[in-house]
Amino acid sequence: MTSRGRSRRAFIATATRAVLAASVAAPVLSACAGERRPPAPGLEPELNIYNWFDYIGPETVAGFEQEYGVRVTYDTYESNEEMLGKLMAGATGYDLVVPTGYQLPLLRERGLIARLDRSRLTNWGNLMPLFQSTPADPGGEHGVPFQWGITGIAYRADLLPSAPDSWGAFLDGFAAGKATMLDDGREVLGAMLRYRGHSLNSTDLAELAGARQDAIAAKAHLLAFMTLALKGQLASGDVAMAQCWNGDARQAQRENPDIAFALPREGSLIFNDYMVLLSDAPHPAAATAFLDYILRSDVGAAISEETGYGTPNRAAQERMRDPIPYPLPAELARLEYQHDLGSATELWDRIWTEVKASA
Ligand code: SPD
Repeated sequence: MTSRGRSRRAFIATATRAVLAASVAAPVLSACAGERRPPAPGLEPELNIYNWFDYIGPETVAGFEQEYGVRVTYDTYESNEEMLGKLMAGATGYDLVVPTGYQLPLLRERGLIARLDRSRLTNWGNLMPLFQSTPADPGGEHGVPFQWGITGIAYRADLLPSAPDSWGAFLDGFAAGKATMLDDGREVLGAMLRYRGHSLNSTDLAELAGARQDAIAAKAHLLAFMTLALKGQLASGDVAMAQCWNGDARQAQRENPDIAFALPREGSLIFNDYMVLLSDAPHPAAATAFLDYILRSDVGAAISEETGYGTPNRAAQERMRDPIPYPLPAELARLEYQHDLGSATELWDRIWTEVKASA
């Protein structure tokens, strides 16, 4: 596996495991040291994946390379916008990317993603029925459900006087100077909209003006808008309270058990991320084989065990030691999926730029 943008810690861990795994997986290598076996019939010899940071099992990629004889280049990103920007610029060379559900309609409309060849996804039936057809991807035609999660507040229970249970904590200066919010306009403005009792998909001018004002007020108390670095900073105690995704909070808890996670009382965001095949994928057969591979119960379980996110894969969930159950209806009532903002996207982008530029 090669990597251009992956977080250093995850990359070193995976690379080390890959080297160890390769040393015991002699049968897949030819007699000539270092030479990979030829790709499985019909597959291209290479595959290029672009995924979120820290969002894969420790042996997922190396295992695929060994089993299928395909060399994988694996790069990572920190936000949907970063990934979308690259796709819009064109000719990325990537085969597979992992957008959040709200981006699927846009990617479909722009012809950027291909329809899946379900006859080659032999493990599709492992998915929970609720994930086989979703509002973001009716009929499950364009994406393999990958992980689901929620946004909440991760905090250091040993450093704060009480548990933050409201998005208002970021406005009140609770943990001032040691608080962070995600470097993601949809997340920050979405949280502020929920704080005021609105939808996190609002396109109402007055509601968005309020969210803008609150986000600017919150920024005055923040250490930074931060995404990738926040787990390490929570573990070290440089950050005591952070807007955070639940899986990333779980990962951080492994480094420091004093980290806790709360769902704000005003409610929050629930997301499904999908692995999709790009229309201009240079290696569609190898990409489809990878999609079927991650649908396997053992592979799916290993991914969720590592990431701390929910698996959409029922067979994988049954194998897990400590799976995250999908929210019950009463819990779902406090959670909201993001939607494509359509023509209001520009307005949201402008407001977020103003928040970031504010003193
Ligand atoms: N560490 C990777 C986290 C992936 C989160 N994706 C969904 C973001 C929803 N805004």
